[in-house]
Amino acid sequence: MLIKQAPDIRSSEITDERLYRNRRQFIQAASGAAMGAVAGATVLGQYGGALQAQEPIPNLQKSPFSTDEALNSYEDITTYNNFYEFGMDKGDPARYADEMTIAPWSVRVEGEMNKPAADVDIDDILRPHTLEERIYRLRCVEAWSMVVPWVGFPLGDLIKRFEPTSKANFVKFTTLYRPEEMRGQRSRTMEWPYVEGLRMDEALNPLAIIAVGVYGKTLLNQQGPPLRLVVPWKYGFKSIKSIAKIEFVEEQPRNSWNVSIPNEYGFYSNVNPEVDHPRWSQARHRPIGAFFRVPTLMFNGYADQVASLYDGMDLVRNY
Ligand SMILES: Nc1nc2c(c(=O)[nH]1)N[C@H]1C(S)=C(S)[C@@H](COP(=O)(O)O)O[C@H]1N2
Ligand SMILES: [Mo]
Repeated sequence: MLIKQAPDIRSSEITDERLYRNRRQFIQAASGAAMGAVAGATVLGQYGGALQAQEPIPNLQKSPFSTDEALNSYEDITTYNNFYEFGMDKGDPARYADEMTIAPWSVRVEGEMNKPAADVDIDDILRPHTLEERIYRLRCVEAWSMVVPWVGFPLGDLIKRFEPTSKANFVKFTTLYRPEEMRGQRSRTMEWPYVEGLRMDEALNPLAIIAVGVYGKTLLNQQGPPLRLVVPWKYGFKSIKSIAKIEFVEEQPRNSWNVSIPNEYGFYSNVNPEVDHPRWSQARHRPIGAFFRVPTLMFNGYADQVASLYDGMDLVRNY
């Protein structure tokens, strides 16, 4: 996978002290093994299974959109996952996701756009974009959260390249469908493939990113490589993994969790402490690794940047 490098700046110059120390620790933890190839092995060795090679992503830009909250460890981020294509247990993705092959990879892009529909190779998807580090808190609808140093680029920059037309009111994303490699897809726990969607103005908001890495390395398979969405003001299930198709559509698309359990999971799924899930409160949540629960913030703390997208909408009905 082609990873475009930002201009050559030493990472200590563009990364704050705390983060830099954190990265040093991570690199030290991974050293001994061939750097870059098997950085996750120390963490994942306990699960067995061959790891896909990971590439280091050098000279990342630091994003002004990042939170300065303490990061979750690499171990938390890569061993406590939701990726139902590999099973329902939080440890299943780390156990079984290496059964998915991610190279070659192309993304089908089609729908209401001026550019012709095409299967775009992952390298051509990435080539024009400069990758940066974006630290976001991922807030799962199950009332836990993690702070993750993503590596990615704005989703809007990718969308604009295909010149969506005025009929493109929504963007629909579809995950890879390959039951031979994704054992969870062999049972009907959900409707496969996993689908998600955003309204066009949400998708173009600069907070929404395509992530290709974490902690300065390309994603491990359990994290949804080679590219996944991260939408930090929405519950985690909107951040669809291992995207195989992007469509520009006129009507609001179906989205998997809403199709499975419509009274519990809506299309918008904005983080909202005032709208409870039918089976639990969303007012507080447990940061993974912390002992106490903490208050959940409206739009996960991004109200200033995104609240205006929902002006005049009833957020209880549009949950
Ligand atoms: N294709 C796909 N994408 C998915 C999921 C999934 O099951 N399948 N789970 C979602 C949920 S519920 C969450 S909380 C996040 C978890 O991302 P993480 O494992 O990187 O923390 O991925 C989301 N993306
Ligand atoms: Mo989630």
